Amino acid sequence: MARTMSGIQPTGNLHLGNYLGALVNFVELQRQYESFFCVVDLHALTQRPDPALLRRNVREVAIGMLASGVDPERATLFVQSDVPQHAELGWVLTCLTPLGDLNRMTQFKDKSAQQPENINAGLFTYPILQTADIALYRAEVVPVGDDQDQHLELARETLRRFNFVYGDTFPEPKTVRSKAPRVIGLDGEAKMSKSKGNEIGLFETADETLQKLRGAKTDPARLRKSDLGHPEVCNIFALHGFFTGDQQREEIAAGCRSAQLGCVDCKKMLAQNLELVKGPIRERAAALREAPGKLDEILAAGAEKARTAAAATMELVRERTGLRHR
Ligand code: AQP
Repeated sequence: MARTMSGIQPTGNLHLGNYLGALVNFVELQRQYESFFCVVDLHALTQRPDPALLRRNVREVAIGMLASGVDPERATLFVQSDVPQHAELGWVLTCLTPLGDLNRMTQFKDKSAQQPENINAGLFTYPILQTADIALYRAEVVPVGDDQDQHLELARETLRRFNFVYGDTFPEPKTVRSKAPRVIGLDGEAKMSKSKGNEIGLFETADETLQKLRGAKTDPARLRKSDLGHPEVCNIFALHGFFTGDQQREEIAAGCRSAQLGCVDCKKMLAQNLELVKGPIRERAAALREAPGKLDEILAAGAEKARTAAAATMELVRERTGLRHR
């Protein structure tokens, strides 16, 4: 069976971008592929998180994945640092990656601007560790949002280089997009992101969500309810696209265009529809938090399976690169 692999950083609370851009696809793909889904805590270290907060976030992201439908009976769910081969393969691939390739990465530039006091080497080599994450499981399919396109292209180039230098070893991983490869944040400008404060959290209550939606940007040309609206440029209407049925969406669009329906009511409808999806996720997450031993068991079993798969790949890599000297 072909394999899929993807990871989420434990850098904060999961949000609708993570859910629609990645998690929805994890749940879909786990039925068709041997699946490895990972909380990438080594990646999160590039942001120098408080250790207690990192521990909390690792568990919360794992809980979020499970509550969203990742099934530990079908998929291997694990924490990256429980599998030391990620760092090991990362080093091998670091030695194959030209500096010039890394210099082109826009995420490095963005992150450097976000944390000018901590532009560490890990931020720069981040996409190489990401390549190792994928290659370690010899994954053919990687479900991610479109912010990862450049990194995935680099991963393909790096693995092609490995295959050219050391012989055919790794498949070229294909990107799989969901229907929402880029969810825009409530500021209506940047992608929804854990670190930009523009997100709707997956675990937020209905009230918290409505509160956030109240301040969210809509059609910039619609300043008063009496102004005719343009749903096609409104980020709130774009979100309706993922949570609202066709008929209600058509009514909303017509009401907005004719100024019969105001932004406040449109946002209330979105909050209600969001709650239909988020409510059950929140309940499953609460149940998982109450059973920490169960989460420990799932992550320990996942780590064991991931280590077995990773060890087999590293055997091959050691053999091919000459790191096996006996
Ligand atoms: N806004 C988004 N739209 C669609 N997909 C998204 N993803 C993230 N934001 C959106 C996808 O979610 C997966 C996990 O992301 P990540 O946590 O590994 O990294 P990130 O992209 O850096 O996430 P954030 O929320 O933006 O975190 P910070 O603020 O810490 O950098 C990936 O598949 C990503 O594409």
